[in-house]
Amino acid sequence: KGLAELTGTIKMPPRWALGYHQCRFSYATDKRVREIADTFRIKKIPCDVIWMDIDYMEGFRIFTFNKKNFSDPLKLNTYLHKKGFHDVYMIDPGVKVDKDYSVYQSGTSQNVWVKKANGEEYHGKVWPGDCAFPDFTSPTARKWWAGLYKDFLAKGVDGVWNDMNEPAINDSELPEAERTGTMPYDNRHKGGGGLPAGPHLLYHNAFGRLMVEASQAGIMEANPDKRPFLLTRANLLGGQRYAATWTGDNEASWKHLKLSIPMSITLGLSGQPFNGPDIGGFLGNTDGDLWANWLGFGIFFPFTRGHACAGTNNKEPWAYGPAVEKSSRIAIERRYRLLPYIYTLFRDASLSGLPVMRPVFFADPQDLSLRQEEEAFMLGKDVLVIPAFAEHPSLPSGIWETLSLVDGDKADKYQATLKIRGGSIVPLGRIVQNTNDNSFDPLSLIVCLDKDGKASGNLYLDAGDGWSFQKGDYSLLTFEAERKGQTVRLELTGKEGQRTVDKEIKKINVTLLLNGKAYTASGTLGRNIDINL
Ligand code: NBV
Repeated sequence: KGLAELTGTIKMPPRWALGYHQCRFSYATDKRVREIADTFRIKKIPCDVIWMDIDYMEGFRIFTFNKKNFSDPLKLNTYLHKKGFHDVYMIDPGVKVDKDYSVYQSGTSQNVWVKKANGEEYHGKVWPGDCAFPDFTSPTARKWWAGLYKDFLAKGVDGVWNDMNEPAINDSELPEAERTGTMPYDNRHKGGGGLPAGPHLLYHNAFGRLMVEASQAGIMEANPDKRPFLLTRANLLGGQRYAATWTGDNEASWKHLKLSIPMSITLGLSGQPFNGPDIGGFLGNTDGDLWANWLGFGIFFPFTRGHACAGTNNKEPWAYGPAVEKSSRIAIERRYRLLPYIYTLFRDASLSGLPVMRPVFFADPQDLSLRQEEEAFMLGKDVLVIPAFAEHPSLPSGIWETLSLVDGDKADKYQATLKIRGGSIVPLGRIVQNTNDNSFDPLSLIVCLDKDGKASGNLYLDAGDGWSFQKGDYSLLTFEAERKGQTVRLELTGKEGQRTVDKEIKKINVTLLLNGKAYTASGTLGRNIDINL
């Protein structure tokens, strides 16, 4: 929390960004994108977002669309929107050196490019060949960059993916000893607006962070009434204000599957709660067992996206045969059931900076045996996630009841075990295929009493996008439960915000978990609900 006070917090993301994302380098034609989207809907595997990697561009020129394979992006994006999807498109920092290319022309006329030590324009090789790089330290360059987004987003683009922004440059032509994988350290950055001029060595680690500041500004200028969604590979402390981060090119291996947990926990502890890895592993082929194990817990990462490198096997949930497809559906459905809880955690993160995914020791800071645990993790303070592969995780003591979210999840060997903390009430939605659907009808409340027979929990809801919540259009509900004799009474004890939710939440199903048994009752919002033991 102290770190967040100093470096800031995330903006509340749009609800769709908390659903499942499907990506690949690349879904290379609009036809293939439609096929992927259709398959999710036909197979009834929930999904909110389809991603477009570099091949949608014309010759890898950023802010353009391939004339042959993505000839009508607005039509494609409208198609996706109609099916309940959102779309995210990649934008890299390198701008192709091409006198006939408008982005290169306007950048040149505004003198935005990073310079070599001798003052000439620096060129480095990336996908399109020779590229010039915006000098994001300069306010003029950032303003110019922000301005590029308007026309691009007008094609129905919902979210943006800034990659290669370390910046990563292909310097394999240099003798091995001279390669750094980035631009020369003595390249010149202009600075301005409070930042001093300086060499690349000074600004290297800030490049991605300054880029996403400019990107976010552009996205918000273009769509002021929407919440921005931006994903970045490079960022810096404080950069959580501008973009979510993913952990870059991992490999399809058990080693990287396991590493993804401490990496994400650590990003959360570093002030970046909205993060996650490439589920399934990016580099190399993935087999069904690795995929299903990874998805079985990866679906509970704050950012949850399957991705795959070019030249590797198909890595969609149905790519590994019927058994793994079934397990994948269960895993993704579990995420969608938990979304009301996860959305509430994001609201907390946007206010306090507390991570969404937390180390297990947050459950009991006194218990030093939890300090090194990096297989199991917490989602907020009330849900414990124990991946199927975890052999001897150190778990917090006290009351923890096992939580089933979807039929068949407990018996499925790939699903993480979920436990709910004694003393908590966790809100769940119904399974929806995407977050455009109202998942609060019915709302389920899972109650787990502490040793004194009490429990409490919150549910935050708002419009799911836009900024009306800042003017009071939200509802923060507090539920409390207490055992008296053989009855546990659930009460709505608090309501903050002006949003009326009676239409969204018509019915409430309560499940009390006690000593491994489940007791149920139902009712409506605002009325006490009694559960008889
Ligand atoms: O744009 C292609 C890839 C992307 O799929 C990946 O997620 C990034 O981390 N990108 C790196 C470029 C290099 C891939 C070898």
